[in-house]
Amino acid sequence: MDAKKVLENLKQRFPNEPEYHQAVEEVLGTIEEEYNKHPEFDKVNLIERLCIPDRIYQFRVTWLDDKGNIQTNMGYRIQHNNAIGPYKGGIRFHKSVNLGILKFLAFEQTFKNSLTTLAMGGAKGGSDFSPRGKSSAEVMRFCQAFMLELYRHIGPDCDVPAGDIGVGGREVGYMFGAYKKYTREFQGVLTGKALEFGGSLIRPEATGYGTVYFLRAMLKTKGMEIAGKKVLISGAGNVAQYAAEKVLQLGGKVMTMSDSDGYIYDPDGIDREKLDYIFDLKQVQRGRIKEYVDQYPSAKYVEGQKPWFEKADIALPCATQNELNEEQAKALVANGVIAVAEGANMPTTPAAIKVLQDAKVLYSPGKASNAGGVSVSGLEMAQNSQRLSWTSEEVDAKLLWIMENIHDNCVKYGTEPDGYVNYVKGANVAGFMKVAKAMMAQGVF
Ligand code: NDP
Ligand code: 2IT
Repeated sequence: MDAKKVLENLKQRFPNEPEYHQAVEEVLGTIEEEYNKHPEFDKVNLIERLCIPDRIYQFRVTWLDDKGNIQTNMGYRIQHNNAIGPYKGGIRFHKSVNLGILKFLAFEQTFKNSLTTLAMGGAKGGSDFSPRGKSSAEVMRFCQAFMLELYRHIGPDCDVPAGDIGVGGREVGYMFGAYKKYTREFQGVLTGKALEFGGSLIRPEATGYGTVYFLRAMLKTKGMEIAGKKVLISGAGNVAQYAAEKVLQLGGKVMTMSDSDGYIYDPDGIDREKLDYIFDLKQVQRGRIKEYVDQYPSAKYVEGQKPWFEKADIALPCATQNELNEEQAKALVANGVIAVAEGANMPTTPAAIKVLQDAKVLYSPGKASNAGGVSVSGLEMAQNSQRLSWTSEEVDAKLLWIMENIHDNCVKYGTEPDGYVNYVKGANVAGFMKVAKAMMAQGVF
């Protein structure tokens, strides 16, 4: 393949999808060499069949708001690739959601899921519905309306959705209830469920914990540890909260958290008690991060900015795509950052990745370091199939093993002649080869 040509062709056929183009470009740029060692791949045009989703469902979602108005949103499910297992990936509810963003996420998910060692293909779905400012009754009616279309296309051996931005335990519960009502079947068709109806212990924690397990493995290659390090975290949602918790458990100091309006910086560090306040603020009160400074006045709130200009040893972007740009990466490097581990999907822009890699910073792409979430989703599917529940120790030990195994694979496939580990290349090559071999064995579709 000629990566540039493949990309140009995709851009022409699918214009106005910049995030999808960005994700494809990053993968093609790093797997081209390995791909071209296998002429049998090109003979069956494997690359196009891997870049273009198997199928896309698009539908209108109609729901009733609390004032009695009828509202419409768009709903989507992208089933990207099921060569190694049932389609699997989260659902995002956010006003920014569009087809291009979900295509990038489904594409990335395919490689991420391959890295986990579990049998899961790649998918993603969502809606431009924003739960922000909506009542729980409105969220429930929306979830029921969304599932009224989606339920026909998913199933425990076909496609298993989960949470993502704007979709947590509450939304998964409502969607599960709707699926059960429409189909009259109690199935492990979603992951991230509550414990009472088939959820797994450690699933809420898994993405954040896994990101920090991966970070720890990266630091270990340099003989360093998390204890004593200052850490910048963006986001204040599921991934950010549990990344912060694990950093604290391992003796690190969390300096920042953020939401889409701004960030807070606490010069004394966000300790356990303060993190409990954030858990309550975000999960129960559904408040904004700026309220933190009313509670802890020695902290500052910076409106409309990202936390990356603050000085620290480690950065964990855990909010959303393209939230760390070139200028911000330069500031991190100038401030002596040692490691950047992505909890979010594609939070670092291509130009920023180049800055970090040129400076030989330890840098891991989301598809490697945030794979803990979908991994424990895979373990939830296994428990549902067995109709058993495992202990938290058991699940956490498996999560740790998976994260360290992904790290080892990145080192195996990504180490450059000077010894620097290119985790982007390592993750892409390792993730790609498994899917490619499975596709080759299964014939041309
Ligand atoms: P949540 O909805 O729980 O939290 C998202 C956080 O990011 C919030 O603080 C939100 O702020 C902020 N955010 C969302 N959109 C934007 C935006 N456009 N600009 C700035 N900030 C924004 O989501 P998660 O924590 O679950 O997801 C965070 C990231 O991690 C996403 O990239 C997701 O794809 C990825 N991820 C999630 C996994 C999971 O298991 N949940 C697994 C692997 C990856 P606000 O409240 O203002 O919207
Ligand atoms: O991006 C992701 O890996 C997720 N949102 C989790 C997907 C899942 O199926 O648990």
